[in-house]
Amino acid sequence: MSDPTVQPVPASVVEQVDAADVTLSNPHRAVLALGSNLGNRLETLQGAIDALEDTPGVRVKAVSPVYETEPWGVEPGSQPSYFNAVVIVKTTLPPDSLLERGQAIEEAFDRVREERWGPRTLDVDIVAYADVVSADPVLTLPHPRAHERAFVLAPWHDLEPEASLPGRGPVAELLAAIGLSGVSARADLELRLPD
Ligand code: PH2
Ligand code: MG
Ligand code: MG
Repeated sequence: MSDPTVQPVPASVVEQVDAADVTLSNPHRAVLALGSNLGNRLETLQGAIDALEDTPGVRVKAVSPVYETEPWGVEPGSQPSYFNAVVIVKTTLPPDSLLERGQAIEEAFDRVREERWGPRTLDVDIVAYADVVSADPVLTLPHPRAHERAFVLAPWHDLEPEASLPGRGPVAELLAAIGLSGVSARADLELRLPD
């Protein structure tokens, strides 16, 4: 389904590197966004982090604070609030394998795909993979909506205040542009780095 609100990545930067072309002998850094708005949200996010760490070729390097966030893209009040977090991983998996692994973890947490932006037990999105910029519709990199989502930018900014979203600019500036409306840090909750 096309989304008229999505701004295409400028043509000058798309397909500099095709996601599928990245073959790795040394680890690359990836930024993953986790979200849950069904079931035990905190337990599910922690389970996803642990499952990522259990993946051959993936090490979880940093875990953000937990944010409670209003569902984005749907009628207000029509869905439970989300818990969102961002994790930084180092991985030897290429982007498409990391995506597959994220989807397998979603399924392990009973993710059911019905409507777009429907409520879900777990969403694992690749926000950015190294500095890859790719318009591949199966895995668009960076994530095509990350730059306009405070529930991604706020926890990422907590982890890496100096980070930039490839092709979009500094996370701090992107976050300042959209503000923190609809997202609040849950300082009473914590996700752990796997042992
Ligand atoms: N994910 C969506 C759609 N809307 N809203 C919030 N607050 N958090 C999410 O993770 C989220 C969303 C589709 O992946
Ligand atoms: Mg998502
Ligand atoms: Mg997703």
